[in-house]
Amino acid sequence: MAVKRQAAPTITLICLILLLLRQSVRTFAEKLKWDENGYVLYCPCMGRFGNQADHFLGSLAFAKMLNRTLAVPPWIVYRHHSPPYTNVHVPYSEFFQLEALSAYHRVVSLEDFMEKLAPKHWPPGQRNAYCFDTAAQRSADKKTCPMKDGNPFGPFWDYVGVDFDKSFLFGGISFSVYHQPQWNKKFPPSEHPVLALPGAPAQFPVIEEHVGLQRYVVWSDKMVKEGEEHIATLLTRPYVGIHLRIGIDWQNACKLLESGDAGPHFMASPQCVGYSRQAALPLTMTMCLPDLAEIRRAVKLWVKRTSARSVFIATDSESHSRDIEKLFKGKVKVASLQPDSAQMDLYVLSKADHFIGNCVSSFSAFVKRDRDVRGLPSSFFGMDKPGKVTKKEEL
Ligand code: GFB
Repeated sequence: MAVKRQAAPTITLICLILLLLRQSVRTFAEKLKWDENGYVLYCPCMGRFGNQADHFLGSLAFAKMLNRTLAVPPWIVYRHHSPPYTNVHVPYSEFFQLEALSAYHRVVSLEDFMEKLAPKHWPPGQRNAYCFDTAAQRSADKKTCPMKDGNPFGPFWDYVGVDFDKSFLFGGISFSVYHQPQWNKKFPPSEHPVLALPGAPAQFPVIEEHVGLQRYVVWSDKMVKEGEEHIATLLTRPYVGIHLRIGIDWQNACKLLESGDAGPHFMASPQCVGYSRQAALPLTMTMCLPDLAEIRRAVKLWVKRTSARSVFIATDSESHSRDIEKLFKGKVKVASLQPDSAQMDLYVLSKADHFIGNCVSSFSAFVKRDRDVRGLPSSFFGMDKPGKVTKKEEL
C-alpha cells in the first residue's frame, strides 16, 4: 500500500515536468515575432551530412554578418537504397538543439518560419529568389534562379511548400565579410525581407574563422540519451573511436589525389594540412584512403597510448572488425552500431577518449570540430600529430 501511495505523487510530478517541458518547447516556437532585419533562407543542396554541416556553420555566420535571422533548414538525408527511396528532410532539432544556436545568433527553424511567419509576411506571390547571375544562365530566359531544378532542389522547396515568383540576380560579391556593405546596399531588408538562396551562402570546406561555431551545434536530448545507451551497452572506457571512410565513392574520390589534380587542399583536408594553401602540409594517399596496414598501425598505437579497453568502428563500408580484434588477441572489445546510423555514429565518435579520423572527409571533420571545442584529442590516419590549424575563431 505504501508503495502505491508514493507512486501517485511521483507520477503527478513526472506529468507536471513533461507538461512544463512541452510548454517551454511550444513557447520557443510560439513566441515568434517577425524580424524587421530580415531573414536568410537556403537549401543545403550540396553533399551529404558532413558537407551540409560545413555549409551550415558558414551560413550561420553569413546571417549574423547581415544581421538577419537564419531560417535553419532541415538536413537532407538521401535514402535511395532503402525505404522510402527518396530524400528525407530531417528537422534540425531531431539531431541538435535549435535553442543552443541562439547563444550565437537569432534563428528559427525553416519549418516554423513557413508555418508561423510566411503566411502573413512572405505569402505566395511575394516569394523572391536570389542567386548568382551565373546560376541563372542555366535557365531558359537566363534571368531566373534555378531554385527548384532537379534533385535535391525541387523536393527541398516542395517539402516546405514554396514556389518562387520572381528572381533577383547578383554578381561580383561573395559571402565574406568583405562584401557585407554591398549585400546591405543591394538588398536592404526593408525591400528584400527574405533572402532565399538556392544553395548555402558559405564556402566548402568551412573557413578557419568559422570552425569554432561548432560549439553552438549541441546534440539534442534524444540523441544524447540514445547515444549514451549505446556507449554503455557496446563499449568499455577508455575507448578509441575510428572513422573508416573507405567505400567505393571514396576510393574514386581519392584517385584524384594520385592523378595530382587535387591541389594543396582537397575537400576537408585543411583540417589537418592547415588552412593556408601556401603552407599546406603534404596530403598523402594513406591519409585519404588508409589501407588495412595503416588502419592496424594507427589503431594499435592509439589503443596502447590511451590504454583503451575497446574500439568503436564507424564505417561507410567494411568495418575490418575481425582484423582489429585479432590485433589485441581478444583483450580489447571491438564494436559497431547495428543497424548503422550516420548521426549516431557521429555521436559515439565524438564522445570517444581518442578519435582517429579521415582528414579528407567532412564526416570526420564534424567529429574533429565537435571534439576540439571540448578539448578532446583526435588524430588522423596517416597523421598521428595533426598541427594546430585553427588560430582564430569568430564568436
Ligand atoms: O558526410 P559526408 O558529406 O562526408 O558524406 P564526406 C558521406 C556520407 O556517407 C555520410 C555516409 O553523410 C553518411 O551518410 N557515411 C560515411 C557514413 N561514413 C560513415 C560512417 O562511418 N557511418 C555511417 N553510418 N555513415 C563527401 C560527400 O563525403 O564525399 C560528397 O558529401 C562526395 O557528396 C564526396 O560524395 C566524395 O566528406 O566523407
